[in-house]
Amino acid sequence: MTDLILHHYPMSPFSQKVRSMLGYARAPWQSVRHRESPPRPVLKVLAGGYRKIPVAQTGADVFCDSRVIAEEIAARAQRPELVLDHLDAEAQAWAARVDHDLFFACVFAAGNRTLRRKARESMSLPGLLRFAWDRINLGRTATTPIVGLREARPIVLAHAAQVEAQLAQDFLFGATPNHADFSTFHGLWMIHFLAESRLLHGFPRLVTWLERMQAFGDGQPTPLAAEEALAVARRAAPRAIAAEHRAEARIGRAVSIAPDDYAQDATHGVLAGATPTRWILAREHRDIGTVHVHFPRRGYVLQAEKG
Ligand SMILES: N[C@@H](CCC(=O)N[C@@H](CS)C(=O)NCC(=O)O)C(=O)O
Repeated sequence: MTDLILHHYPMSPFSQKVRSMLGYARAPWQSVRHRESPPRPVLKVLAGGYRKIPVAQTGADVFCDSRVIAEEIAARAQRPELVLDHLDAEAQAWAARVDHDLFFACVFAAGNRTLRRKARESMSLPGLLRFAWDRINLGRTATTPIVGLREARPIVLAHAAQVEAQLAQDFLFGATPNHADFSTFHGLWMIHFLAESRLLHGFPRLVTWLERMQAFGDGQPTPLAAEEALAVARRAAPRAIAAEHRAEARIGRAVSIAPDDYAQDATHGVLAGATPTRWILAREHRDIGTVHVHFPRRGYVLQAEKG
């Protein structure tokens, strides 16, 4: 089996969620590094309009969103606990809440001098300005409420107290980690490890858990040039889709799929598959031929194209 290719950038918390899963699964992977904000020309070719990070790829199959990527890692490494839909209702609701409602609070609470220094070191000045402008626009067009700077710290402290109370065992829902641990990890990783903030120091069980999660590492990445990822897609054909996943009424129709919360840029194509948890879109691009782009159903809007 070929390695999973992960398209990401180092300071991205959702990318860290996936890197930590790869570490936990001890999976080899190929690492394509992208800019902190668009334009990301190679991702545009592979995923169409979808502009969030991370994106993963095997051959001519492209996986958008950490939940779908987690399913791919779980299948390769036989780690079913990484699949969100395999968790019980309480753990699923927890993971959805931290990924969706607490992400921006963590990002804003992480903002300190150390984080700004690291951002300056990883981006050029024009890159930094482009990044700031991009994120302002992203906040303006979001359909979910984005917390303000002042609200972020109290929200994160209340969340930390909840995590502390939940940690009766080594991991949030038992003696071994599951998807919910990785969802909870990435936002707090930004505060504790990336910004090196003391904000969480008053929560000893939480800090020990953060160190336990960090000890999984990031797996075994091998750098890959972005152009090479396109060549991989060009040389491959998308995976076959099982007949039972080609039964949806809109299969074969032109549709668009977009996130429903922020950075709602749509990917256009033809609906090629529909599983209980994903949409699979077929796209053509002159540089790579046909690719299948996979999205979760939850949190994404599918619309028939007009005309
Ligand atoms: N639901 C997505 C969220 C991904 C997400 O919000 N990623 C952030 C980076 S951590 C992002 O794309 N920000 C805008 C950007 O980098 O262009 C997932 O689970 O992968």
